[in-house]
This record gives sequence, structure tokens and C-alpha cells, in this order.
Amino acid sequence: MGLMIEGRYLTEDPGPDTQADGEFKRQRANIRHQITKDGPFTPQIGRYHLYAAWNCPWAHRVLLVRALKGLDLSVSYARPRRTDQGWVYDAEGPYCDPLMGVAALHEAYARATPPYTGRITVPLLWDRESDSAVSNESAEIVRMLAREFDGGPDLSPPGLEPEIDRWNALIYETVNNGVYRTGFARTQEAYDRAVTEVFDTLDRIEAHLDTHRWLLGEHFTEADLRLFPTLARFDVAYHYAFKCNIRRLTDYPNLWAYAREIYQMPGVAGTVRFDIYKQGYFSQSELRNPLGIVPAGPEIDWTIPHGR
Ligand SMILES: N[C@@H](CCC(=O)N[C@@H](CS)C(=O)NCC(=O)O)C(=O)O
Repeated sequence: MGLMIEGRYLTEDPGPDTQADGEFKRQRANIRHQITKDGPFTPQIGRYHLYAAWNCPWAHRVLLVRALKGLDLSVSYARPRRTDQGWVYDAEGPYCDPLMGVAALHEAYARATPPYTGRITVPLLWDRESDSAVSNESAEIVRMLAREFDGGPDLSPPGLEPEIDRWNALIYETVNNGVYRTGFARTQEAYDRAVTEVFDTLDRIEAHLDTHRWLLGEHFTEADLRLFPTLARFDVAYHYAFKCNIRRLTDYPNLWAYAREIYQMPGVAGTVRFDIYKQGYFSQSELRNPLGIVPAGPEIDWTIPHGR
């Protein structure tokens, strides 16, 4: 779970990044190339490869675009539990790396130019043609795959982008990252602040869905896509492992039906692995789960008709 400094991997665990007031602060991703028709990274089918992990909600966003658009994007899934080598791979089987055969993700980052400094995170989008890293920023990967490749729903219909961005900003801060700010808080105050924000936003979305089919009304957009990974992990992981326990997703009639409708869209269920979410979020952590024991429940049926 280490850091890389100028292309060299250090195994000491830096832990989650915490501010002076006990709040978790996620670091900015720093490989930020774009795929565009003008190049050098052009939108060619079969050209790119994704380093992902089933349990990572940021990688999940990218897996959702891939599924909804039917993109030809090969994927390496890391093992659900990180080690002192960070995200790791087996030599074969479901957690191998078919592209480079790396044993740990930091080996791929070590090939990036210029030499990489930062955390070793998924998702990482890789270009087979130039054998180089394109991006490790999920929001930007989602947008470029959605825009530059044909097929699937239009996730940001013309004119809606400012409103999509407003939802994205609120949902990122208070929900997607809000659950991490709750679970990784180092003081009662930081926890109280974060958990209140998580549920204020979920309550607000619940009320919004009374009169709107999707966040943006008639259109299923990128904002819905970015909310879903957090909802999928909410009751099996965040509710318990991150103490996001004022309510469960299944306690919200609108939000729960909305989440099931997304889950039941063609291709989406194939991006979801509840068993792996539990293995990942209940992995051994001195602060949160010292023995690494994975709970048995809860049992939730995502295939109940959504009725929307
Ligand atoms: N900026 C990144 C954040 C990705 C991220 O934090 N991924 C986590 C997994 S859920 C990770 O790989 N963490 C390893 C670490 O921070 O050491 C994005 O949204 O793409």
C-alpha cells in the first residue's frame, strides 16, 4: 500500500491521507492525458487496457461506461485485498494481468513516463500502442470514453452538462468520497460532519426522485452513473465498515428502486460483485477491522422488480 517517488516504489504504508482536523483528504490523481481525435491518444477500438479492481468504486465508474457502451476495453482485475505491494495480481486466473503479466500494479506505474510520483491507484488506463499510461483519474476516464467512443446511451446530452457537473460535485464530496470521509475520520467531529453530509444528500436525492425519474429528469446521465457505485456498496460495506449507519439504502423507497433499476440495466449486474466488496472493505485494518473478519450478511435481493 505504498507510494511511488519518481518511479521507485516504497513499501511503507502511508495510510489514508488525513488533514490536521482529522478529516480524510483524497489526493489528486496526476496522470491526466486525454483521448481525443487529434491524438496522440486517439479513440481506436481495442487500443486501451484498464487496470481495475472489482471493489474500487472509482474503477467501477469506468467498468459501467465500458458495459453500457459495449466498449472493447480489456481489463486486469487486481486481487481484492491489497498487500505491502499494493494492488497485486496472480500469475493466472481471475486476478491475473493479461497485458503485461505484472505481479503488482506499481510495476505498471514504474513504466510510466515521466517517472511517476504518487499513490498507486486503480483505475489506470493504459495505451497498448505507445506502451504508456493515459490517465489515473476516473472522472476524466469516464468522460473521455463516453464522448470519444460510439455506442450506448448519451451520458451527457447537449445542454445538460452544467447541471450534471453540479450533481457530480455534490455527490462526489458528500457521497462518493463522503463515505470515505466518514469511514476514515480520525476524530468524532470529522466523523459527525461527514456522516451528516452523506445522509443529507441521500435524503435530498430521495425527495428529488419523488418527482424525477433520474437526477437530470428524463435522461439517465453520467451523474446517475457516478452515484451507482456508492449505492451498490452501501449496505454490504459502508453501512457497517465505514459507520454510515443512520439509514440503509434499502430504507429509502425511491433510491432503492432507482438503484435496482440501474442494476437491472443490460450489462450492469456484470460489473457488480457484492462478495468482493465485502472482502475488500473488511480487509485487515489496524484502525477499523484489526482481525480482518468478513461478516456474513446482509442478504439483499437486487433482482426484485424496481417498478419504476
Ligand atoms: N483519483 C482516483 C482515486 C482512485 C483511488 O483512490 N483508488 C483507490 C481504490 S478504491 C486506490 O487505488 N487506492 C490505493 C492507495 O490510495 O494507496 C480516481 O478517482 O480515479
